Amino acid sequence: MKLKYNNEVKGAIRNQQPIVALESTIISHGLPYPDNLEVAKSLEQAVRETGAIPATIAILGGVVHIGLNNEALALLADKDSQIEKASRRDIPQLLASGGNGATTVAATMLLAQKAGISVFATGGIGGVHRGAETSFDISADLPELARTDMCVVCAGPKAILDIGLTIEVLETSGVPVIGYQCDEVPAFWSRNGSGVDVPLRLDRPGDIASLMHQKWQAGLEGGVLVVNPVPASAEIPAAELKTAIDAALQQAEQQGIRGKAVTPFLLAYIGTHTSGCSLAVNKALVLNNARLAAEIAMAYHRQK
Ligand code: PSU
Ligand code: MN
Repeated sequence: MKLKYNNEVKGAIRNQQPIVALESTIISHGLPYPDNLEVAKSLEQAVRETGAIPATIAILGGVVHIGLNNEALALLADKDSQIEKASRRDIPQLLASGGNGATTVAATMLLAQKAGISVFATGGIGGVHRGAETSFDISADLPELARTDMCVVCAGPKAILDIGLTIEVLETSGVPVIGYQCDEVPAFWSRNGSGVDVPLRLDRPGDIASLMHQKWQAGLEGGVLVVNPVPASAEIPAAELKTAIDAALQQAEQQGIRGKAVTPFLLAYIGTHTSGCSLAVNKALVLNNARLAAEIAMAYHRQK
């Protein structure tokens, strides 16, 4: 598979600088225009200011892009563009048809690994949906974490999911889940409320980098998941979100939303039914994750 690097990422590889991968589904399918474009640019800026180089990943015209210019970011953000949500399953047909795809956590992980990147920042990972015992709806992000060597920094599984079952599946797959300076798995928009203890707490980026080195040097393939609580100043307490989440799940059921449309539907519904509150939180948490991912990438790089 051909990978097309932008100049900034090419320079980072040449100069052996730490790189942080960023996904594009959050731009095309996770946030509304024009906030999505603003967030995409500020995430990249946050990575640079922390001392690493950002590589936003997408498939454009059937070519995998590692690092995007402003024109490409604008195309991904435009709601009139034809951009597919691309997970692992969707990559072959996008390459074959010359299509445009915004990559999910799963797809971004695997493409970033091919590009030699070890750290990736996102908002929230996909996971086990509530009612998965009948719908079988489990995000492809989880099996990807099981197989692809990548440190993924997120604010927890999205609160629309069954967070406890998501952590169980990660345990089955042998994925270390690290609470960064926290004892409870954060619930995306909220710092607490999941009721699930983190399997391991680490408080310093350097300690996370050491774990990554040990895991992969030991030949233990697969991801490392860091859960980083949204800053307290930005969070929405879980109790305040419950009504919007319950209503979103009920609407999705009534309207027969299925497959890859489920997550974008739920996020959009909650966005419009919390008077934009959830959007502000979403922005704050991804920025927070981009900064931590850059710190981890720098520490990992120093320990090489
Ligand atoms: N978290 C967000 N916004 C998003 C997503 C996650 O705050 O848009 C996206 C990610 O790209 C994630 C995907 O990989 O949703 C999961 O979708 P699914 O549940 O269909 O696997
Ligand atoms: Mn799904």
